[in-house]
Amino acid sequence: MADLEKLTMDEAAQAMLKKAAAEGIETIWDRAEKMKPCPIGEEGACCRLCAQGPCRVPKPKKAKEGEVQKKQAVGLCGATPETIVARNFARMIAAGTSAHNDHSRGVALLFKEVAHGRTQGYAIKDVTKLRTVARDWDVAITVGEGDDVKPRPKEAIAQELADKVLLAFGQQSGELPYVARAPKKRQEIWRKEGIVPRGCDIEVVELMHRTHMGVDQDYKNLMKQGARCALSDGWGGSMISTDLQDIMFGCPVPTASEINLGVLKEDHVNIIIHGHEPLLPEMITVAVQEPEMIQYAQSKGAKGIQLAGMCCSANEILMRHGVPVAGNYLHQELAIITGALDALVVDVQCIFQSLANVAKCYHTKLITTDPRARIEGESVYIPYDDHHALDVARKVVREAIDNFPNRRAPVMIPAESHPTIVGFSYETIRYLLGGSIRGSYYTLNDNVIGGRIRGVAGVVGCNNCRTTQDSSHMTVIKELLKNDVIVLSTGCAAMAAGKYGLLTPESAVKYCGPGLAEICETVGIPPVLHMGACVDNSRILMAATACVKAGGLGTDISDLPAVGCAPEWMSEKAIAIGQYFVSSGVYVVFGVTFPSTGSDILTDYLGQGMDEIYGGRWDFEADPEEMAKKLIARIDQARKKLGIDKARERVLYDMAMRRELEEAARAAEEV
Ligand code: MSK
Repeated sequence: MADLEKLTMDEAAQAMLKKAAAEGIETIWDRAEKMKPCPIGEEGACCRLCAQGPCRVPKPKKAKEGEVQKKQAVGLCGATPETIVARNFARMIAAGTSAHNDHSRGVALLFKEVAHGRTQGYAIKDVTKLRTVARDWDVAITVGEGDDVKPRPKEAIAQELADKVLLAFGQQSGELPYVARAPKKRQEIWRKEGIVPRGCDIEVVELMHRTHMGVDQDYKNLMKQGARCALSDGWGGSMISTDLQDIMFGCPVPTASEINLGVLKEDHVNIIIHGHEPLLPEMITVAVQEPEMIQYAQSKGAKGIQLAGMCCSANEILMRHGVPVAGNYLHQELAIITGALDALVVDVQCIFQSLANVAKCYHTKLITTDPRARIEGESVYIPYDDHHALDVARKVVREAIDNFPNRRAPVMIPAESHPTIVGFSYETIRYLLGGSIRGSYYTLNDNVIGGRIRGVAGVVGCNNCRTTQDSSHMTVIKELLKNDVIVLSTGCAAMAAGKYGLLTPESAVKYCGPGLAEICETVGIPPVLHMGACVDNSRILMAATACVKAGGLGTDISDLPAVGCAPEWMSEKAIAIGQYFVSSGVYVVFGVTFPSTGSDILTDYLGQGMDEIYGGRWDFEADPEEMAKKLIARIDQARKKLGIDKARERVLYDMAMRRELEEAARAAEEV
């Protein structure tokens, strides 16, 4: 048991690991025990870019007294450690950005088909958001002139919007339209540095070219393109997919649900959706509720159908439909080990190849659905098709139902599951803080200025089997809450918060300092706001921008007492996300390990160097308590610069004072 507690703090996961051991099933933790990370690769100091290597350039050990100090090795081509580490780091940014932007392209292509009425099952659900987004793309939302002005039909707006959005992927010059959403001062920094992203694809391609053998060999120049590429994700692909998904599937609003393996039901057909594409899951959510489908499940001896999710496909249908979540990244094998999972339906990203083997040990069908992500040994491939999405969804659900009678292993579903309130989109937070009429982030700023809320922290990212599952997330989050720092969360970090009860309004009294607890109680919100999937980190960028525009907290994102961290990150997407937050002016700390430690020169540049340019910086801290301290220290530093560091009585702002602050913010915007 002691060892299990080192692997995961989640009791449901511990129970499943015991079952796995008893049944002879290998999991990621077993493989992690056998395979230690390569120390040189871990710190980014291995170059595999040509066939003359790999060249390893670790830092030489410090010579003992009397010994001659060994010289720092360089690559065969003469590449210095800082160039090698920077190229590896940049390639992580490119890969992460490509994952988000390629996802986004798929969403945009579906959006075009929906706009033309050529799909099955989809619709334009959020017309208000369609009109808001259309303005940012210079798409008219009215027709006629003078007294004859009428709202333009939503289909016409969507069709034009779809064409403009799709062009942004292949755009070769100019600026991505969402750049204009950022505070003016931020845009100027990007322009001055020459890193405004031109299109969603070009920045990835150029970064891959520049990291090819013998091209860009100046780490600072490489990191500039790294910033430009990452911005094409945060203020490009990710933002586009979040917006279009909201328009088609509905903008999230507070929704109740449950999280952890206990959401599975022994007497139901259990289906888990796993990955990052909400397109098919949207239709599966419809299919499992159809009376004929429920009757079909009953005809096979089940009481009904239990749909659940995992990773970010889960976050998408959780936020919009309250579909429960069976767990975060490290739960994927464990869900099969329950013996109760009839189908694991996967799309793209964060999916273990081992699922095929684990599924074979049970009766679970591993259903792949995306031509970009096949798995050798998959049970069945049912490709998604946006013109017949509901039919495809029905086929997937029938596969699961047909598999229900085949259960053979002893079923053991852990009891753990926790209620959660999710669905805090940028728009919902604005509404909750200011109401529908005068909706604004000002109330949040007001409480930050008054000191009830010390600051804002984004806690995002994955699980990593090299650290105790969820433990760093929980330590950092609890420490922040205790210090009156409100937490915005996405991805597997948000799921972790849900598993231990931090996504309920009631948890505020237990975990928050008095100021934050009072705010949460008054507004009726949890102290950790679940804002969605990995692509929804763009919602955090929008929230930060809204704080700047509401006034009173400076004129740029870098002025805000706001920070970010990924205590248990593991994926390249996390590096892309970190880079776009740093380039947007945020202090970002990563835990577990950091892929630049092979070069002190590059690590210093990612920290101090980027801070001097962008007012945001990278940092690495493996100890979660220390990480929380660093985050709070940066928040306090920002408060000091803003002159709001002294504890003071809350000032009740009247309309005139509020108007004055808003005008000051607007004036700063216009400069
Ligand atoms: S799913 S990228 S493990 S957050 Fe988005 Fe979780 Fe990280 Fe995948």
